Amino acid sequence: MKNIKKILIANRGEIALRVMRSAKEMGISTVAIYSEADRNALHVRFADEAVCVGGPKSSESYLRGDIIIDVCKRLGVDAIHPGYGFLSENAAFAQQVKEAGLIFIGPSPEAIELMGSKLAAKAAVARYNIPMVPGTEHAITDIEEAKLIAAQVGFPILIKASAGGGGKGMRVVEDIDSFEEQMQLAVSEATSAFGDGSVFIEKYIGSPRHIEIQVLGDTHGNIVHLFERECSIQRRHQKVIEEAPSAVLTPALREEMGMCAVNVAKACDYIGAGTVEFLLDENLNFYFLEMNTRLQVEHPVTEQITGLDLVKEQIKIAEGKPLPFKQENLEITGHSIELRVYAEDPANNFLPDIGRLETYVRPQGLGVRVDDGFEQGMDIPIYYDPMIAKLVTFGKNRQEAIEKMIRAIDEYQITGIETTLPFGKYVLQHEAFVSGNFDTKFIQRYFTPDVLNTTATDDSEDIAAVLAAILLQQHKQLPAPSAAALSDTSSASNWRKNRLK
Ligand code: MV4
Repeated sequence: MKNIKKILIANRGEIALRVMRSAKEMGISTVAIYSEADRNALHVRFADEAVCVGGPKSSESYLRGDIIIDVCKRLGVDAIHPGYGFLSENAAFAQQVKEAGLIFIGPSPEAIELMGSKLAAKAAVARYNIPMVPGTEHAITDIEEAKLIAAQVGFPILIKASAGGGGKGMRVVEDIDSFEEQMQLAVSEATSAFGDGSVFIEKYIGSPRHIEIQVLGDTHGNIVHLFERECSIQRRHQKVIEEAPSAVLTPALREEMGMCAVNVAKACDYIGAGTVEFLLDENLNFYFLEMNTRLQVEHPVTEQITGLDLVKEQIKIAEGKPLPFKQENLEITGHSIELRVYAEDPANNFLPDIGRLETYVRPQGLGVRVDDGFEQGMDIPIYYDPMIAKLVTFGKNRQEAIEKMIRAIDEYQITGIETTLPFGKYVLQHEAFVSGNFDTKFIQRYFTPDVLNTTATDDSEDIAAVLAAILLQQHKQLPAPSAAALSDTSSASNWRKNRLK
């Protein structure tokens, strides 16, 4: 047990601010670090103290664990909160923090390391009877043996890198003839990307949902889950919209997946806030994928439906306090949705669109939360993640959360850069999203930039854009645009409005 009086936040942007807010409410003083590109950033102004740790590149600043630990020693810091990204899942850093006599607000270096290896993670959870996708349990060394297993599992199969995760280092193989070639490519990719060429095979689940379960573990062996987040709306493994609870989980399935998540956490003696990822197939079978050993970007939707402050829980756990609730004390209230607002142009293949926030006015009102790190007039630096804000709504049910999100998107005023706001509105109004009948292929199925054609200047051109989208989709034999997209001529005109405002 140690009371934390001063925290250094080894991060930037919205998550640095979000962590500092909770620390302040707990009477804990805050130290920001920043790079030369972030001198004027909000997280620097918000902190009680701030130290420049190096150049604009992450490798010169936010990733400099040695400098960060020195700053802690110099300023009498008790604990480091790593946020997400940067050093948050770096086991060596967590170890160095510990060796310096500081508290790492997160799991043990051992748990980070174990879960960093997909194969080691699978082996560790195997004794808990956790459902896993059929495939190999070990790294493939013998290509003939691998072919046999692939044939048993049935094509298509997926080759995954053990050191990968979040979609990195994955390859779909359609048939046995291309197996050997794909396998060799996967191994060489994994070797150059991760310095570890270990790969394994899984049956390919064609159109899964991505459901993840939030867990919390304390230093006394108590572990609870905080229900699920549905994260299927992604593009190129980058989540865009998340919600809690999922529209498709029954109470029984929620309890079963929750218990599995708790067991995964037990398998690595997990301490702190973590997330267990599952795939859910169309028959509602679920499979353990991996565990993320950090606070995730989308944690606010869990906070909204549980009423808990996850950062405060992390800090209390790091102080050695027991969890103040048991599983049976936890329940879901209402529904929450998060839209990630990226500085990207959805009409132009989501290319990063950096520049100055000429206008930046946040939406407000009951059930609307904005976690961001920018103000009007600021430049979006090119060096970091292009996410500028997380727009989170909370309603008594899913429909109300959707209505609030659409209203909040309309109220948000951003000019100077293109953002994913109009894209978010398209998804929120889409019949497949509204009905809850969607999976990880949503964007692939329903989104083409043509549907978003915003260069039109009058309604006839809007209609032409929608028609062009229909023709294109028919041509590709994809499902037609939703009734909502058609009846609402505005899908295009509203985006234009959102742009020009
Ligand atoms: C899969 C899969 C299908 N079958 N594994 C992507 C992220 C990484 N955590 C695992 N991923 C997947 N693993 C099997 N056996 C499909 C994906 C996948 C995916 C998963 C979650 C969310 C979005 C996704 C998009 C494409 C592929």
